Amino acid sequence: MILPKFKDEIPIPPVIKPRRKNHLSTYYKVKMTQFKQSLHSELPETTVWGYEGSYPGPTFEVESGERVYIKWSNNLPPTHLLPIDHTVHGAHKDVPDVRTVVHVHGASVEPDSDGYPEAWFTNGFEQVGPYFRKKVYQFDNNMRACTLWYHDHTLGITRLNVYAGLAGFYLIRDQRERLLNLPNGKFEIPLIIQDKTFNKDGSLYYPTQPRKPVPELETSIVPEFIGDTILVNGKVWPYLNVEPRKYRFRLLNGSNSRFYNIKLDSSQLIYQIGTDGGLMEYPIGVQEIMLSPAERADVIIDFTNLEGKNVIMINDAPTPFPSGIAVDENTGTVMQFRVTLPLSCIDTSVIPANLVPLLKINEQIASKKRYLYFKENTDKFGRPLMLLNNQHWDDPITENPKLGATEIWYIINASPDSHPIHIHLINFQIIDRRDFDVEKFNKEGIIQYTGPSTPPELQERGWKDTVRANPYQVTRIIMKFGPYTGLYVWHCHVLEHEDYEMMRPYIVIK
Ligand SMILES: [Cu+2]
Repeated sequence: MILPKFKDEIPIPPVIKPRRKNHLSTYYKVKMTQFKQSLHSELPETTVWGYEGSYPGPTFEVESGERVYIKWSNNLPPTHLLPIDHTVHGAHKDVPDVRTVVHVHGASVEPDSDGYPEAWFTNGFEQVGPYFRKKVYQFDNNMRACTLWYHDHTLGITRLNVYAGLAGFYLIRDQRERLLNLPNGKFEIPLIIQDKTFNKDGSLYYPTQPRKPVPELETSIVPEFIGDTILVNGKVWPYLNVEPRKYRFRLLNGSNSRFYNIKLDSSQLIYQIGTDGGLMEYPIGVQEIMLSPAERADVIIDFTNLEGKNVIMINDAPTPFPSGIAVDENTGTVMQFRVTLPLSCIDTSVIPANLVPLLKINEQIASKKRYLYFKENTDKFGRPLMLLNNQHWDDPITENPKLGATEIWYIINASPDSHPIHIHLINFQIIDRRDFDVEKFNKEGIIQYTGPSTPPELQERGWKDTVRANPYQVTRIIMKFGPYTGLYVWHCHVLEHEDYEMMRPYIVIK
């Protein structure tokens, strides 16, 4: 079913109001519920899950250094909206179907508030997972201004909970950012891009079987979810009326599996000002921005002198990336900007020549190098199984950085697809990527480089928490572990991979 494009105006998620706020801390309460929402005017209402009755969830706006407490509570019905594969780790029949736990992606946070996948809880906290520690999470937000997002992270069903609607923005602001005079207020808009497929009755479609079905199973996990419809902020192919001036957009790929290579059909430049972890050293003008699942780009688009024009945001990334199915006229279209509003006041905002200083982490101070590889395996049903370092979720912990230690991780991708690798707690910098002899690696376990080291792309030169590990390349990242100790996770952010064992616990030790 193909819905007409640019029929509905884009909704902007509301900013969540705290229950209490004083000079010491701010307290929020967030309920997860099931409700109906119109995702397109020609589609019957869709039953979704959301935070505070909203899909996407309301946006948090917090100040750097502000202590925030959040009580996440599950008020969802006992039956899941989407098909659960009970053969997947942590989603067996011995646990309730509807479980949730919330992770603020990119946050520097104590382990008990990070949303560990086995710290899940059910409606009213009636049942909790083995790692559940507290009902009220604490965030110290000791981070520079940045674009984070919160979403579900429950072991074995993250893909279903996020697809059902459990995701929203979490913005950290600071004084330095305010002094830059970037477009703000109604000229600063978060955009979460997701793909979905709908049934005729408006309900969400999620496959029960991969293309090559598993006859033994009623429901089997799929290798990737590929939707035929693109939504931004929970609306199908929406439009946004804009004034002829500069706007700041926080782009987020909130899709399960789909990568986006974002362009404007006007061929005008997009000015990128920030990466996952905050502002860049200086803005870059680019024709395209690649976003794998969970990656963010903070950008400015200038509609000055475009009165009366329409600008379409397009996508040309194949899925799975980079050698999968090409986009069509539907999946190649994201949203439309209509420069129809009169200029309400003179645009005094700027694209500054310099943003914030970026200290490069010195490779020489790294005390440890870790070699972490992945390649395609198959499980007993013949399904693709992507493991990190050939280890399952339940295998003993192997990544145990010391508090304060700087490490270089060599992410060795011997598979034909790109995988967005996300590490909780810390921000890292990308050092380089390099081709290697895959056959030799598979046979002998030795890395032999076959090409030169290539630096990160311009758009990746800043603080990152998610990195594209490209096929047949070694991607090197560098980071310092802290300021907390304890249990965290690192994983692929293709949610179908994460749910099926492409995730590992790691521990920061004293
Ligand atoms: Cu993956």
